[in-house]
Amino acid sequence: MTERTLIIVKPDGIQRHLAGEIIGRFEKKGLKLVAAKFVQISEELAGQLYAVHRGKPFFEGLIKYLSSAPVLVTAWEAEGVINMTRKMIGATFGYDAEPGTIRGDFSCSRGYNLIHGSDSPASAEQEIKLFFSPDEIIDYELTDAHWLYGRND
Ligand code: DAT
Ligand code: MG
Repeated sequence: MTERTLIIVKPDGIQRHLAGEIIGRFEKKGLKLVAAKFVQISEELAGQLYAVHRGKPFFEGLIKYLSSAPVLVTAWEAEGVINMTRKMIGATFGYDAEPGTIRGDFSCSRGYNLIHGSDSPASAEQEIKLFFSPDEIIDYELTDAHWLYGRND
């Protein structure tokens, strides 16, 4: 079944000029971009995105970091997109993430890990709603969908 996920290039991704590199990986994989906006998010919105981490020792720092500078917020669509993008993103901390993943290739930090990606269909649905109204999510066809998603069974 077609799924959607929320992907955010975090402030360090923008400041380190890695937005194109990061978005390009998802494009080249064949995922379908359905929404995008470049914004500086408020501490309040950052707190809603990371509500599950409220009360943890790193929460305040996480919120300050995420709202400290602009981010690129995107939504992507494909069958299995959540699992695929989580694998492409890699482990939470840059210094743990495997080479070949986005964090593994470009981050050696703990908290400054370049990118956010939804981790389940339920969180994706909730997170997309925080950033996009239904009319900001574009319904269109990719002209090469046959070659991207073709199967022979
Ligand atoms: P992920 O971003 O891999 O989904 P997460 O949802 O568990 O990771 O945590 C959200 C962010 O919070 C993560 O990108 C970095 C930060 N974070 C998580 N655990 C942390 C910790 N123990 N110390 C410092 N920052 C942490
Ligand atoms: Mg998470």
